[in-house]
Order: sequence, then C-alpha cells, then structure tokens
Amino acid sequence: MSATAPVSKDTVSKETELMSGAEILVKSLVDNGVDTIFAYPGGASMPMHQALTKYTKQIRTILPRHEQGGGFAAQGYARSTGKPGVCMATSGPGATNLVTPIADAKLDSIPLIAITGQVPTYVIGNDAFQETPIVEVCRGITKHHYLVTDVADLPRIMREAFHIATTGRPGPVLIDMPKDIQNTKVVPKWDTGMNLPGYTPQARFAKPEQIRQAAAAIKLARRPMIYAGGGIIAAGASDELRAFVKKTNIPVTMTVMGLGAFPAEDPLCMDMIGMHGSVYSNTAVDQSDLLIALGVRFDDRVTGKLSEFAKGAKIIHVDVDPSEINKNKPAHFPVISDVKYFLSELNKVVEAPEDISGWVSQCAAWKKADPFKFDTNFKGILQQHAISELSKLTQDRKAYVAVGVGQHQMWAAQFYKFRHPRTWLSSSGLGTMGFGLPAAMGVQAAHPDSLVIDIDGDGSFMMNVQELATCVCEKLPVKVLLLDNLHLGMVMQWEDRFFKSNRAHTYLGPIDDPEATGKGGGPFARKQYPDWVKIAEGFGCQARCISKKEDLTSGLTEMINSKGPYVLHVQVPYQEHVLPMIPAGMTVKELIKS
Ligand SMILES: Cc1ncc(C[n+]2csc(CCOP(=O)(O)OP(=O)(O)O)c2C)c(N)n1
Ligand SMILES: [Mg+2]
Repeated sequence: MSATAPVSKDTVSKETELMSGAEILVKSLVDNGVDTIFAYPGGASMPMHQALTKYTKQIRTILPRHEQGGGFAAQGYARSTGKPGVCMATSGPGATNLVTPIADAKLDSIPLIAITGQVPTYVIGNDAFQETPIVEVCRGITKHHYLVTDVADLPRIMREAFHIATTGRPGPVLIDMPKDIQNTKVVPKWDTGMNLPGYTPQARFAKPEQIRQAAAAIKLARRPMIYAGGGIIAAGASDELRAFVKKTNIPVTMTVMGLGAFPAEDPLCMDMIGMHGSVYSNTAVDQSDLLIALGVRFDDRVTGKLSEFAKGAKIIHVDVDPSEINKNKPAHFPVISDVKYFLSELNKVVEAPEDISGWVSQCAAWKKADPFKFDTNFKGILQQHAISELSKLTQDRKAYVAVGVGQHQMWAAQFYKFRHPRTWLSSSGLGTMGFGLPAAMGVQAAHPDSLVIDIDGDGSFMMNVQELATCVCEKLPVKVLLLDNLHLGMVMQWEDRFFKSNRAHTYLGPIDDPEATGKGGGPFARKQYPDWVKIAEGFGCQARCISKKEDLTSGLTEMINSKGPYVLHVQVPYQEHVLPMIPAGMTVKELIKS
C-alpha cells in the first residue's frame, strides 16, 4: 500500500464534481485497492451503504449476520492476503459490536480499517439515539482513530488510515463518520498529502553495524535457536527466514502467530513453543546459548516465568516496533528493524556457526523422544486424530485453516502441518472464541477457489454460528470441522488440573444433566445438545454427524469435496487434555507431559 495512493483512473465521479462524504469515503476505499468490505447497515451508516451500491464493480459488499462476524471476516481477509481488511457498522450498538474484532486486531497486529457511522456532529455528546463515543471506547485498542468533523479532511484521513494500518507494525484504524459528514457535499481535493508528524515507521531498518554484530554472534554460537513470530508473517519474511536457516542450519521454533513461517516438515522445524508448545522446542530454547528472536514479543504464554526463560542465552531481538524491545525481556542485541530487511541483509554476510552439528542432533533427538502424541487405540474419534487426518488429506493443496479458541485451537496448532505463511488464522493474543467461522468466511471471500476450513469447538462455534447464513447466502463454501465435546474444554481442563475437577459452568448441555456437575461418567457426553446437523441444515448448509472411527476419513473427504459450505459435526470425548502443558508462570522444569 503506497503512502501516496494514486487517484483512481476508474472514477465514477469526475474530479470537479460535488461528492458526498459517503461517496468520498467509498471512492477512497476503491483507490486504496479495497475489493471487499464486510458491512452491516443502520440509520447512521445508510449513506455509506448507498454509496457502496455505486461502486459494485469495484467493491463486493458482504452482509455479515453480526458486526462481530464482519470484523472477524475482515481480519480473515487481512490475515490471509496481507492487505488491509475493511469492515463497517452503524453507530451505537453496531459500533460496539466491532470492539472485539478491533481489540483482537490490535493484539495480533492485523491491518484493519473499521468504519463506523456516528450520530450527526451537531448532536454528538447529547446521548442521541444510538450514540456511543466509539473513538473514546476504542482509544486503547486501535493503532489510530479518527472522528471526522470536516468532510474536507476525508481524502487525507483515508490516505493516512491505510498508511497507518499497513506500515510498520500493522494494526487497526477506526474511522468514525458522523451522518451529516456523510451527507455533506464538496468537490474533494484528492491530492492532499498526509499529516503524520512523528509517525516514521519507514525509517526502521537495521544498521550495517547491527547486521555485522548479529552475524558475529551467530558465528560464535554453540547452541543457537531461532524463535520466530507473527512479525515474520506480517513482514512477508518467510522466504528470508527459510534462506537464513538453509545457510546456518539453526533449528527454528515458532509462536502460535508464527506458524506457517517455516515448513513443519523441515527436519530443523521444532514446531510451536510455549504453554502448549512441543517439549523439544521448550527444552531447546531453555538450553540455548543464543536466541534469535524475530518478530516476537516474549508473550507470557511463550515465556512462562520470564526470569527463567532462555536464561543461559544471549538474545538478539529484532522487531519493527521499538516498544517491544526490552519490554518483557532485555535483549543483548536489540535491533529495531523491519525483519524482512534485517534477514535479507544478514543473509548476505552470515556464516553458519562453527560447529553446531552436535546441537542439531541433540535437538533432533529431543524431537524424536517427545513428539506430539495421542492415544491411537481410543475407540472413538479423538480431536487430535481428526485434525491430523485432516492435515494428511489436505497436505497436497494450500488449504487455509481458521480456529476458535480452546483445546481444539491448540490441537490444531500442534497437529495440522502448516507449510505456508498466512494459511493459519488464530485469534492468538486476545483469544476470542467465535473467531473461526467468520475469519474463514473472510478468507474464502479473498480466495474464492481455495479450500478454507474452520476447525472449531462447540462453544466457540456457537458464538458466531449465525455466519453460516452469510456463508450460504453469499456463496462462501467454508467447511467447518466441529469438534464437539459438549464442554468449554479448555476451561474444563484447568478445572481438572487446578480445581480438582470441580465443574463450574463448563458443561454446554441442560443443567439438570449430571454432567453439568461433573457426575456424568464415560468418555462422551451422554446427550447431544444442540442438534448441530439440524442447525446447519436450517441455514441451508450441508451437514453430517459422525462419532465412529471408521467414519472419520469418509466424513472428512465428503466435507472437503463438498461444493458449498459444510458442517462436519464430530462427537469427541471431553476427558482429553491438551498436552504438553507448562502451567502459567512456570518453567520447562514444571512441564506436564501426561
Ligand atoms: C469470548 C470468550 N469468552 C470466554 C473465553 C474463555 N475461554 C477460553 S477457551 C474456552 C472454552 C472453549 O470451548 P470450545 O470452543 O468448545 O473449545 P474446546 O476447548 O472445548 O475445544 C473459554 C470459555 C474466551 N477465550 N473467549
Ligand atoms: Mg468444546
């Protein structure tokens, strides 16, 4: 996205023509390359919807069934393409329904443009009908925000919004559009520049001296590890990372946001790190003497007890956001830089460490000793089994996988083999249940011919199940692998581990069932609730329910090959725990394996 986006040649209006604020906004979207918007209308945003109908050739407007769904769909679009995702809502309740996707985009550094209708400027502050001060509400969860009070500012604001959302560390930008501004007509001045003093992300490139120092530290390392995060994906630096590993032979672990940055099948891939990461990645980082941290933020779900994390290692920390450096863990080699630039410069000079063959074989031995595993003798279908089978069945194509939040999310991270950046979509920082289906919908809108799968939990799926209607009506053939354990599994796991299995509102069936208080017994929940096949079919979606092991492959194959949206409801047990696990705030020494 260029900072000085050119004025579109394909204009609906002439340059001298009067345009309303709403039309200026929509034309700015077109000029910034937007081809899809997820927008739910209301009184305060109707002019913008009317304007959208003038640009149907350039922009597809998708009507989600809930603004939160629209916000996550826009994120799905953004996460899978790298381009900004755009969503729109009316004032008041429409706007507040976007708060969660905005907060989510902030924590995962996703470029999102959120547009809200607002009551007219002359009643702002009056508690007018459907008024919420959405800029105030979102102040702490946006990268930047605008309340537009003069229509003449709009071309500049739109240019700035796209620039800010997509440069440096990406993030959400909110544009609040009062209704009178939408309706005011002016002859827009398109060639205005931006006015962003102090915002200079373009200046963030490693200095030659820093590249030399990093190369020298790598040459001397005996037990180096690469710790790669979402920054690699955001910067489009996956190829550079692969080239770096090829040159240096250093093992790689990834954060949950980094999955896909490095191919799972590579022998040097140590898979995911952190609370539910692999035993071998956590062990290797613990034992390393040089930690090359690329586009990561030393999140507590990765580090556990900070003072013990990578205690014996010197740390090279590269991040485009200066506020990340030394935030959680002091770096010996702090580098404020675009990570793609850093790696491509480093790759020109870096040499492999002098002798790490012993270390590399040690890492391989750790990997062999403690793989992610599950009970293959289990009579029914285990979540892990369903996911690894799906992974096998889709490995020859570039499938996209979105998830909800909970056990199924962590198992997907562990058992689905990701090879390509931007194919894994997880609400990682905010951990928002309900993310999976709408995110998958947004991916499908961006990649109409691709296989897009939402691996979901029953609790998470319920939170945005209404988006099945969008999938059906907008012809977005998303597949849902619904791993139904009739529980809020991840919370139940913590009950089992830390609260003596005392069930406290983690059962998703009727409260008079013994299972509601943990007295059910048996691996499966006794009653099924709700009837997911009926729900899916009610939306006009194909669906099937399976519970037997022998039906797994045929069920998955039918789902994958179906033409339209499809829900494969899989009944799974609820006793299963996500392992390994390093309890919050602890260290690899306290890692639970069984
Ligand atoms: C919006 C929201 N509310 C609550 C939580 C807390 N939470 C985390 S995981 C989880 C359970 C998720 O259940 P489900 O989607 O069925 O997945 P499972 O763990 O059973 O695989 C809950 C309640 C959350 N992450 N997000
Ligand atoms: Mg569940």
